[in-house]
Amino acid sequence: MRRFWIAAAAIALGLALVAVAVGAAQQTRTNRSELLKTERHVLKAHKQALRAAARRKARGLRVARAPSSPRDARALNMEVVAHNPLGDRGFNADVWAHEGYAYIGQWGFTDWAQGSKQRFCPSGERAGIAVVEVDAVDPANVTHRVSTLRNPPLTSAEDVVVFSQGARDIAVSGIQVCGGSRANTDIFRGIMLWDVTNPAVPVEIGRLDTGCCTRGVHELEVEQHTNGHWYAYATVPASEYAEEGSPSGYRDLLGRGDFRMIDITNPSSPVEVSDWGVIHDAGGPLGPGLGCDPDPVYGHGAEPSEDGETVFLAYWDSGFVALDVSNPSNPTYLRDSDYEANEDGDAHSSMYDDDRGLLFSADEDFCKGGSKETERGYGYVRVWDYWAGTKPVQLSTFRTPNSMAPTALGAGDYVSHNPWLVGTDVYVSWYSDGVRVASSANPDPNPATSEEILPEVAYFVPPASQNPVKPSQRGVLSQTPQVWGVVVAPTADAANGGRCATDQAGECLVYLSDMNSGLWIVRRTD
Ligand SMILES: [Ca+2]
Ligand SMILES: [Ca+2]
Ligand SMILES: [Ca+2]
Ligand SMILES: [Ca+2]
Repeated sequence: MRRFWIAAAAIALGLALVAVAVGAAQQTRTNRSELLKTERHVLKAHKQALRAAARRKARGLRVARAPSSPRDARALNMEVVAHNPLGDRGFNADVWAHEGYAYIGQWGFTDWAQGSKQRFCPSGERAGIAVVEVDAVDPANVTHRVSTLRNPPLTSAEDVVVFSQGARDIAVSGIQVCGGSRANTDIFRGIMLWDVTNPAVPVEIGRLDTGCCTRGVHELEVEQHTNGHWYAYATVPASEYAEEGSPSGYRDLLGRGDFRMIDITNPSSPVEVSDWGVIHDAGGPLGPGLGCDPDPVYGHGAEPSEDGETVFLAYWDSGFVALDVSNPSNPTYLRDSDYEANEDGDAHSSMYDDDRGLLFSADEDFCKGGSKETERGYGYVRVWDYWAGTKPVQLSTFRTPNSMAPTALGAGDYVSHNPWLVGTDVYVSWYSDGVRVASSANPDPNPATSEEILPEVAYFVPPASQNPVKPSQRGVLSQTPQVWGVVVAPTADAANGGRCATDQAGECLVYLSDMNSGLWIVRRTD
């Protein structure tokens, strides 16, 4: 465990850090040194599509669009309640729902291969977290945008959580550098908090700067700990990437790990109380680098247990790492999952079933091809018994047919992204495969019926849609569904204590965010 450095040390380092940051800013910035994994992936796919179009044009052929998914939505046991394109702003990221309002974040980056172009970083009126009111009685006719949570210029706000603290509603978002270099200390990165008790009039109330020279907070969840305090369980990916010229030797100038535990009990004054990383705290990676993207030091997401005392870190090829945070200022390693040698890994996110001690995990493996050494297909969902034996035991998996990368597969990313558990149903945002729902009512391994361990019980795939952002070179996403996030929330205010604890058809709505086409609200029909 690396404690947050004491104030005196931080102040002493201050001047040196500014000098280092300036020095780093003068270095050649590249997409490899600046961008996060998904950003590099979409940019590469975008350039391949542009090159293919240019080749066809040069040969006098019609510039064909990428083979696209069906234009109509497809669904099993789900129906559309409402769609809000959010003013065709594009670059939509994660979604949250709280007491009749949906909150939709936004992502973006700078393209350093094109002379540091900021064209993929939303700005001005298009930027920010969209707040949409959803009428509980007639959501189809009454979804309208009521406000925007504004993040600072040149930043993005991908992930957002809203929670009730007494009579107050608080929104928290992870802020990342978007329109410039991560070495530019003029650009804020960290977390921001707003009072959204009246969602139409959000008021910024607090910020925490996570410092140079990472991009900032990528993902977060919020939980009230048994000690009574509220914490953001946040991740700052690539903090422990080696970096020349940094006083710590790592991208984070203070040498902290990717996991950050932030006390937000007083939302006006958030405090980082501890951090944890595989290099500094586990003595090194918790597994080998695997597959197309071999990286065991990338801490991507953090999922707390309901009591806040345990956190599950999605740590790419190191697997899913459980930490004991019963003492929040001193996280201690409990155990971690391992991938098989022929798997790609890429642990991205998870959701914990407290009642059964099961972890539902998603791998964000964009590499569809296989090899002699590595299995074929995109990333998928796994269910782990976390406390059996000395190592978590993988009980079963859930894959969509497209994620197995059949040869006739069209354009798109058929990769699992974020899981959301409702009772025994696991909802998963799955990029071009929309939202998939699998039942884990019987997760026990049984080779004789392995196909039925996690049967798919519902899905919704929004229609393929073009990136609406102009000029057209911003069409960085292919014309396919691109579902980033999914949450399930009660239709009525505060019903079920604000959670959908079981699968109550008709009482819960499913909110999903499509990067291109905006917010979709659907409901189960079974
Ligand atoms: Ca989220
Ligand atoms: Ca990997
Ligand atoms: Ca491991
Ligand atoms: Ca793969």
